[in-house]
Amino acid sequence: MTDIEARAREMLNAVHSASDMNALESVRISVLGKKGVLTEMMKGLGAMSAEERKIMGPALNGAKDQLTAAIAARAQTLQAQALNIRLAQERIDISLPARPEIRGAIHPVSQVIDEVIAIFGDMGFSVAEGPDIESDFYNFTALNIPPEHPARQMHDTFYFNEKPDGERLLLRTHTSPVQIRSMEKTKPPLRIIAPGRTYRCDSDMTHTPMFHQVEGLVIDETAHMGHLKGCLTEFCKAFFEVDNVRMRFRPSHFPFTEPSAEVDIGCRRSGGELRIGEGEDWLEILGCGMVHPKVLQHGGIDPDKYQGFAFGMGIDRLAMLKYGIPDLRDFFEADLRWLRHYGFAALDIPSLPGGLSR
Ligand code: 2NM
Repeated sequence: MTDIEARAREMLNAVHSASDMNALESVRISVLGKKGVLTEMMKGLGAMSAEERKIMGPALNGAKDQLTAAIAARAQTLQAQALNIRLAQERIDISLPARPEIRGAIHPVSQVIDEVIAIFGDMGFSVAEGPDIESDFYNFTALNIPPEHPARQMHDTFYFNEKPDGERLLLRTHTSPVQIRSMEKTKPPLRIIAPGRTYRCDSDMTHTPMFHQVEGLVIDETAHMGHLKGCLTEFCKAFFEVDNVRMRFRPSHFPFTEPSAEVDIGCRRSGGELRIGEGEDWLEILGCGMVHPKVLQHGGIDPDKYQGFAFGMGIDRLAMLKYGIPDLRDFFEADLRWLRHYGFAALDIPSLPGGLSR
């Protein structure tokens, strides 16, 4: 055996007995590093005679290839071993009961969404969903907000960069695009709510750039403003868990409904406390109206045969009102202490017979 072969075998033994990645890296440096054994031997080639070099050159290159491959193989083995050890150590028994000291909690926004779904579900509504990233058509044009309409400025829209075809997508500023998509997909009668995230470029005490809305839509041949009022009155009684609420429908304007109204509920503000269902004050909680014929048309529905009503409200605001949470911005801080204080038990699923909130 040549000297090179003997020394290469020694180095291979060192590679094979490296017991972790750190040890293997030390071996690699001692063999192939700038001052490594093999590197030094290769530097010696320059001083050799041409005859010697012809034999030693290929032998050293062969040793180098062999060692490089051995180091890579050893690294793979060690990494697989380390992963197996971690998988064994970090194994959890998912059949164990929950540990009460680290119990998770339901976020008030999720709780309110579940409550709203329970209430409208009981009235025969189903839940519809759509994408957060929308086209200009579904977010604006289909809702009777044409390109130069002032409502487009009021919406503080987040736009994406232009696509190659020139189209600019956006983050939906309300959940109404979901209603248009539902009209396109489903033949009337239609009875849906669309809860979800919405986005406007606005941030202060009472606005966050991402917030939650729930909108509702009913379409059939006879739906009228009386049905709208009855439906929303029932909702408010159920949601605020009071037998009677005073409500006031004020004439208003939205491009997508005609006529339109804003709805206030009676309340009392005293000593920093807000009580709903009593008192002489008013609190605005939602907007609504009869769906504009042009909007029905954009959704592929014949406005001469069908009519409907729609409404929309802010979920985060509903949560603040119902659960006495003072600052909207804390909703999205992901602070566990806040969540522990305002969160809900995971198994108390809101239902009308079981109670909405406890
Ligand atoms: C509101 C107020 C009034 C609304 C209208 C529609 C659609 F798509 F059916 F036309 N969806 N939601 C609507 C109507 C929303 O939010 C304050």
